[in-house]
Amino acid sequence: MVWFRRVRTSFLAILLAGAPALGDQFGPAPVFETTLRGDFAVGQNATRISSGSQVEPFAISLNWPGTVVKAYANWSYLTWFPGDISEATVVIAGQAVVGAMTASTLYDTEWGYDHVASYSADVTAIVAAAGPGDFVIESATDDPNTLAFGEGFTLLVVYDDSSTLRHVRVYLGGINSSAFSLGTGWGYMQMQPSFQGGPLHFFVNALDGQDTLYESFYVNGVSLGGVITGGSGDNAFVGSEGPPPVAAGEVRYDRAEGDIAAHTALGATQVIFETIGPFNQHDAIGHTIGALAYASACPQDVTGDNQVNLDDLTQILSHFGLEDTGFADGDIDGDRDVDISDLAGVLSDYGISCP
Ligand SMILES: [Ca+2]
Ligand SMILES: [Ca+2]
Ligand SMILES: [Ca+2]
Ligand SMILES: [Ca+2]
Repeated sequence: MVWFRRVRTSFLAILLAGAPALGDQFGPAPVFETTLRGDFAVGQNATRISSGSQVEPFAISLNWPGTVVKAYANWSYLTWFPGDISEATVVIAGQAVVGAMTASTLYDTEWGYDHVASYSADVTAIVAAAGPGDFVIESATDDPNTLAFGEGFTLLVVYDDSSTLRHVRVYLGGINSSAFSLGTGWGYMQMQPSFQGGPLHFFVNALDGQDTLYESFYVNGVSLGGVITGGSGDNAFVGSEGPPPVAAGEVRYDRAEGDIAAHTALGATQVIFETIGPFNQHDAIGHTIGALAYASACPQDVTGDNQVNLDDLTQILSHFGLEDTGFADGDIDGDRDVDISDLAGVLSDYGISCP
């Protein structure tokens, strides 16, 4: 469906519990974590007008199966005025949203500004009400008040579709690669419980990609450009997302997204990533939102403390009889109610410790 422009007069003031400290940091702790029978999905578009080709309003296509559990918006600017209310305010599906500044790096991606400022908002209510489809975005491109350059806009949804039981984690922050400045080091995504095999759904956005400049993207020390990015090994981010470029070398938006299980050790407690470019003809790239989803190895541990014990029993008993619910409430067998079959599941594994 197309969600038509419908600006409301009241702003949604957004506070992000657990948002990372501002600065040159990505993760490592998730801003949101859950265990559910589902996964996450991402929609994106570029926001650069100058040296890009975006126009407003623009649409982001975001689709998912099942029920919305959580949704975030994240958008970024190259700016001299990080935190400016004009940059922090955007319009999503007709509703004005004020984001919290979730990153302000000490360098930009080499366009003459001194910060990448990134803003995030919990948009669960907006996304759930609108349903899957196109979300119209306004007031998110190059900022007329601060003269900041827009970089990109991400919508991320965590959904429950009664499928595989997974740990889903969402991370915010800001890191840059640059051959001309100190850069900001690696990005980290903490995993607790640890990775115990199965597909590992990885996502991170990428700001400021151009097809005419070069860089490699490393995950856990392995170059995965062209494997989980839209570019190639030595040009991982080519501006794959956004309107078609009018001229060669225009800045657009990118992502790295795919299964990184083959590049992650069993028992790993974090994923590490960074973009690194050659000094000559390098492309400076930023990352401001990411997510992981991986199978739960302890399907009777409702509370996530890696033990099947009294806390899980208590959780089930306190929700006993609940209908149309999920794993976190105690629906272990995935039939969307909490009843005797879930209780039997916990009792069968009672007392075990998980990996
Ligand atoms: Ca660039
Ligand atoms: Ca590039
Ligand atoms: Ca437990
Ligand atoms: Ca059940």
